[in-house]
Amino acid sequence: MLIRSRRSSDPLSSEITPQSVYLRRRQFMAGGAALALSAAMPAVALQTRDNPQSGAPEWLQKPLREAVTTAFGDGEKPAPYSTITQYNNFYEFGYGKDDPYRYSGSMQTDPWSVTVEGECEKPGTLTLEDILRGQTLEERIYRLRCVEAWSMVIPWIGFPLADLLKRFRPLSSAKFVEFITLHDPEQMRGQRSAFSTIDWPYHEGLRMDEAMHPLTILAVGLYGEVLPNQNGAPLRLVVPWKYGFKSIKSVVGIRFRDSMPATSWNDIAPHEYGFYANVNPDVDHPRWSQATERRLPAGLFGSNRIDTQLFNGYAAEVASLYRGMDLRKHY
Ligand SMILES: Nc1nc2c(c(=O)[nH]1)N[C@H]1C(S)=C(S)[C@@H](COP(=O)(O)O)O[C@H]1N2
Ligand SMILES: [Mo]
Repeated sequence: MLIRSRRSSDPLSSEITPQSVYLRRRQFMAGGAALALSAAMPAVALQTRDNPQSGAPEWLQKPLREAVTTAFGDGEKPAPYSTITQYNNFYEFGYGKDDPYRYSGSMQTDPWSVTVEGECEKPGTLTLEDILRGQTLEERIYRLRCVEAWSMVIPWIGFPLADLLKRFRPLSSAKFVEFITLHDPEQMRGQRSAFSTIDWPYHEGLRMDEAMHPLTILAVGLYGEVLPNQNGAPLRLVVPWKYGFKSIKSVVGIRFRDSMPATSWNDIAPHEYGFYANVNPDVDHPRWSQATERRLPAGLFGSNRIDTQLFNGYAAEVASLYRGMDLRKHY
């Protein structure tokens, strides 16, 4: 992060056109419990687009269409589709904020499989189709707070990570979960780059209780449609109370571990990026303040700077996970 961005001289690739998306009106359920589903209100009923899920493989269209809304979002307005899909961090495709949008379009995401191993009774490999069979998808409108001090509200479609992890029967020795992104330099130009500082493949990790927490999801969709490549298709982690770099994209591997895994940004700059990476306005990055953030898209007037909230506003749900821990030490 804050590696000097290298402007590309390549022309904007015209085949990477985001599907046209209408910001659909979303009725917020008044007084709904934060974790309660509203099965009575399928997300599709609120959609106004004519050609939903057009880019998705057929087997993914039905679960996307049947995704249910939830009460998450606190009434916040999601960022426009164009902001969410054209301002990204996905260093596999370059360091520029629009590099993922420009260069990820041809990444192959179907078929896709995820290999799960380590401290569990039933290690194995599942295709994404297997993973989603019988799995209810939910819309989760979450804030995403990047450690670089910008943020967005994003309407993901996904499911609890816990639902997937339980299928592999983790052992009591599983204290942490490690995640690995696809390593494919032929498809990912950033992995071929001589400027790269990341030790590919990108890897991340969570403590077991963080991984099993109901707020932690795997996303397969955005705005009711299939997840665009630049956002981590076809399957990416979303941990809304942590800095964005924990939310690893295009996951192909999951490993249950008895010890804390190494994580990509911690490997590069351990004093700047910790394993926990919980959003915290009181613990500054060594090179900048974390007290405020730039909420995207910025308005016409000014930079739209807002106060950063402890645990990104999810303290009621997750603060108990860290009871007794010194959050300055375990940043
Ligand atoms: N594999 C991989 N995952 C990644 C990254 C990355 O470079 N590679 N960037 C992270 C960072 S720093 C952020 S802020 C979020 C951005 O997610 P978005 O582009 O979907 O908003 O993805 C995270 N996941
Ligand atoms: Mo980030």
